[in-house]
Amino acid sequence: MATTESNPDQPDSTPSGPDAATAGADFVVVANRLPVNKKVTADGTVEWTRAPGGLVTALAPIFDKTPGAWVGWTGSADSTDDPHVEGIDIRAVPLSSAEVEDYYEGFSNSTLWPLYHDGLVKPEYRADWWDVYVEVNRRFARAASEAAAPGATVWVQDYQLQLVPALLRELRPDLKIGFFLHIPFPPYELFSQLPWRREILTGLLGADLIGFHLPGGAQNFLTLARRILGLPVSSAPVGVRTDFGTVDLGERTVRVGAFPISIDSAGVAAQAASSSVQERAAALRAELGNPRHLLLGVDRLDYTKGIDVRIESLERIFAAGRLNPADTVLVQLASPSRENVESYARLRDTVERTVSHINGTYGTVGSPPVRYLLQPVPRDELLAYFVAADAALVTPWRDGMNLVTKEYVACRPDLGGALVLSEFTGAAMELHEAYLMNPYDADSTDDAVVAAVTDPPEERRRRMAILRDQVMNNDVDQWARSFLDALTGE
Ligand code: GDG
Repeated sequence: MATTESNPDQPDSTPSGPDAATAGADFVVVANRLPVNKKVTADGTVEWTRAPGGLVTALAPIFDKTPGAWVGWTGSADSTDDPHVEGIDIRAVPLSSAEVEDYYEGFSNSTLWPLYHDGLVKPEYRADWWDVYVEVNRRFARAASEAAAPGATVWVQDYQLQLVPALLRELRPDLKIGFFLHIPFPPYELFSQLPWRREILTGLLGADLIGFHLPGGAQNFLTLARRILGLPVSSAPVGVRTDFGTVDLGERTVRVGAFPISIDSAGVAAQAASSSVQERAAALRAELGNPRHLLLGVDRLDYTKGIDVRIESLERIFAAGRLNPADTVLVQLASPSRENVESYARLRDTVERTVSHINGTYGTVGSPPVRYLLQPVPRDELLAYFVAADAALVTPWRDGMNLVTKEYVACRPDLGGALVLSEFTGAAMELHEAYLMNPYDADSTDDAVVAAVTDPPEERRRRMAILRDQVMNNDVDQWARSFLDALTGE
């Protein structure tokens, strides 16, 4: 999309991308980020590829059938990039660096993210951030309205874009609009802190269908619509992919449901089974000194993920002599995230201090018990860690779903691993046979970690077999289809 840097709020309505000749797409995804990767070759040519994983994999079959468009930001501030990829009409929404600070790092990640995650960090409420959030949401809505064919289905994603449904409906009442929230949706007592609570609820109610991971999030939304906006809502419980709640707006009814997201289970399992990944897994164990117990954590470096919970637990376990530091290794892969947000910089300091404390206390010069990488690792390498680990430690203070959990399970057809899982993840609502723990309860956490690696093999295998049934039979394709079928009434 062509826009001028001096006036980025006035998008040129000239259509671009592979479907430019058509009158718009029948299916439009609106997300903060575009599903593209940029590569600059040695001769300076720019090449764009579809970013692997996540939503784009889930939606690929739909894009293959219907001409589809994707509205989003490239991830670079002040960029005039206009990416093109095979099979999707990419509509880039430009953001200036000041907007990235206020809309993305500010309102999205310093107000909404902590508020929606139990207030783990104190949310900051700033009217200047809110104003830019409104402005940027308006720009996304306008880009979506330009990309959509008459009567198209538009699927808006996540907390950065909660005003888009209503703004888009104003521009294009002919569209079917869905919204899905990827993070938890808080209860009345927490959400009510938000000075713009009415505006956010009204923004979401522009959709025909609002989806959450869990029935509890849907129920929280219904309570808020009733108590804050005074709207009539249905009182029957919401079920997973069935039994939707409703909000009655008079002129139309909004449905509210629970759609737990998943992964491309068969795809992940097949990639993990490849000989290169299997060989790399064996090599990794050898590089780590063939420890008796190999524990693994994989997360964006985020204070919601409970990286501190698992390291502090391991320290208590060593202190109590329940596991031997000489034959136990925890690999913590942390990918850098939101580094310009202060609470993330503070978290990094805390994690690094904790890692060096445990290594200083329980390690030897040649073998520290915690190996910490602050860098994203390639997908194949990540899967090799999943194949190699005796237990995955997924210990968030709060998490909407947690896909790492499901990826780990998909990688273990050998039934050889064990899953330690916080009760405060969405995944815990489905994966009851994990070693469940309460991150606020030190004993519960330590007991789960120790049991996961010391329980008899048959007990570990029994649990993993049940986890695998759940993950392999509920994949991301089913998630996307169930949401879109409910939205379009099929
Ligand atoms: C949000 C919600 C919800 C991580 N490190 C590396 C890497 N990853 C991949 C994982 C996984 C993804 O990133 C992380 O997904 P999560 O679901 O665990 O967490 P969030 O990023 O917080 O996602 C969450 C999700 O949205 C979907 O709705 O489940 O609750 O917070 O796929 O494997 N991938 C590679 N290298 C890494 O170093 N290649």
